[in-house]
Amino acid sequence: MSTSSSIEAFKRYKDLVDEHILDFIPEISPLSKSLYEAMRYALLSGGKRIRPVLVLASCDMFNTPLHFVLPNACAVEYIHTYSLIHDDLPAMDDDDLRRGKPTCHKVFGEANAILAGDGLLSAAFESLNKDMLMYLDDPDLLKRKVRAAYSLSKGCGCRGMVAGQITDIESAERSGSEDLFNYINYNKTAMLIRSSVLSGGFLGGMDASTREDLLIYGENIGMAFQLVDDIDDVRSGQDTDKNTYAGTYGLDRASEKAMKYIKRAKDAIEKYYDHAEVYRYLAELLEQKING
Ligand code: GRG
Repeated sequence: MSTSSSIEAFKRYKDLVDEHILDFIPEISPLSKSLYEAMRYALLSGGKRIRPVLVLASCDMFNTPLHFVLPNACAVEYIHTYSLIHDDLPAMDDDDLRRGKPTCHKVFGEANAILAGDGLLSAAFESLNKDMLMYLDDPDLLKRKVRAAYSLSKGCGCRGMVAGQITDIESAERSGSEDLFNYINYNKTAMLIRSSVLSGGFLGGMDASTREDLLIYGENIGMAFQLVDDIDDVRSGQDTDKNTYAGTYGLDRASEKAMKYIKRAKDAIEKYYDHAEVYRYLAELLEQKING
């Protein structure tokens, strides 16, 4: 069960992300200030900050200094935020609201929303590269940073989130097979979550066996995360036109499948106990959501 200390650990990291989320955005000329405004709007519109918190969990797991991890945590949130802005566009999901507020393109127009997404995606990697420059004289720390940045670029790109998104869009009209849903959910959602967990591990200098455990945790919690999101949609009657696992195979089967992923995720981190509070909290939160 989630303890008050695990809830507090999560909240402490979330608050830090909220406080520092704009710090790593490159300075934007006043002549392009509408770009900054649209990026800022999306970044400050109430996300749960799950992915950056998973990066910051490195501080508990490996005693990594916060200032070392924070730029990587914020970069993941920049990428997540860009993906939501683009996902909401008329050419994609065509949503008017996100987190109960008007979507970026509803407030700033379609062109500016596209550019805000582009700005956030490039800001993520500009800020990570700038941050790496600080470690040129320390090969061990630089290696950690390079591995974390590579993991993030792999998770968000054309063999990760973007690949999952295109397959999701293209399969919207067809009923999906189990394999197709697994592919979409893994790439669209789990890859970025996996990258967040692994980034934290790389920054903390994890060994090979811990890497295997964190990989299992990240992938399984990521798969469960998408299934739970779809279960929520079915239960609340939202997005009923979407082709999802829960919509196709029903709530019972989707819940059972999600529970299996959560168990695998929890088993993978069990031995880290007190150092894995944030990871455990997220797994338990998903369990609670499934159990209503
Ligand atoms: C546009 C390249 C591109 C990709 C879009 C993220 C995504 C891929 C689509 C959004 C639609 C969706 C339901 C994705 C699944 C992942 C998911 C559940 C996103 C929402 O994540 P939360 O709940 O969001 O962490 P908050 O609002 O808390 O930031």
